[in-house]
Amino acid sequence: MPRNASTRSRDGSRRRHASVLLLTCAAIAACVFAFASCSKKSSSDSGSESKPLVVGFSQIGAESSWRTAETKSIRDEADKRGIDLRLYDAQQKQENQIKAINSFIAQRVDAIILAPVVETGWEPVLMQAKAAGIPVILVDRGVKVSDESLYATLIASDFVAEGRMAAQWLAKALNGAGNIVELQGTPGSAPAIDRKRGFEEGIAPHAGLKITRSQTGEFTRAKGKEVMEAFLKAAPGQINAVYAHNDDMALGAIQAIEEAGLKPGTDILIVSIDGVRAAFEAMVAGKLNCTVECNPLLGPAAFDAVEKVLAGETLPKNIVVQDRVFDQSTAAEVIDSREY
Ligand code: GYE
Repeated sequence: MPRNASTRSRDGSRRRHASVLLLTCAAIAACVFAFASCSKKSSSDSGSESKPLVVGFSQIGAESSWRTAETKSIRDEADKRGIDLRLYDAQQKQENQIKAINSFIAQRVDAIILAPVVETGWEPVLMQAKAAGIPVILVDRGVKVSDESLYATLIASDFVAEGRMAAQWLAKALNGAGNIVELQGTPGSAPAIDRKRGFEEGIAPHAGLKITRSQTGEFTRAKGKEVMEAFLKAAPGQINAVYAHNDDMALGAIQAIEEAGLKPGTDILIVSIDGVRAAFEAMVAGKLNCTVECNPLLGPAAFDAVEKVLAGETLPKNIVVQDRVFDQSTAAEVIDSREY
């Protein structure tokens, strides 16, 4: 049956609709593709292909299970965001961290994350990073610099407050009287300086509370044990409590107390800071009395800061991580929910 004018025009308009529909779909697909490529933040767009962000991380070392948890958090978050992370372990030495930062500058990384082992001595290298236009994000420990524009932000806990919280718990447990020995963290580091100050402020109202001995245990379990052994030898029967700037040193002190034939957590009370899993196990076992949490899972916040700074945002100078106090009365209840 020959096809008349109206059927031909209907076919013609059907073909036109089909091509309009096709063109529209193609246009939508192109928009979606364009949007996908520009929204991938964690990549630096260099014209045709998007390169992953390159971030240098100058880590202090692996002195404690807290530090290991922090390193893992930053590694995992970089992987999750497809960021090329150049991690450098400085083995506790500032000169190694400075070398690492200079190498990151030479590699023209997009940003630098720094966990500064000590507070001072950073101005020259931070000025070089600034001159190279590379933003620096500080994690967990602060620096003392005359020009705060040398770093974009500091993501950390309030160490003075942590020291005060430990003091308040111990003052109550000792009814305001007793001899305390102190295991300090790395000399010159922000947590050691501030946790000491906060604790001293916290016990000041209690005339009966005295710090009778104080020495660095370098934030390690082994050194914590060694120093506690020396304290026990030097002052047998005269120690009522231990204040340790981190859980690892406290766990070393527990070993020393047990080897001296005493009951940690009973004969000598022990308060520390970090909130690592081993500390909760020691509290459940009655050997540690209290730990003030200091959250090491700083990966997400650190890379949020990196991406915001690279997007031109100005960040608050301090991003303070909230901490809580845990003791034997709550340890068993929360131990399974602990992430580090
Ligand atoms: O408390 C300790 C680590 O800088 C807050 O360093 C960190 C401290 C932490 O060695 O376990």
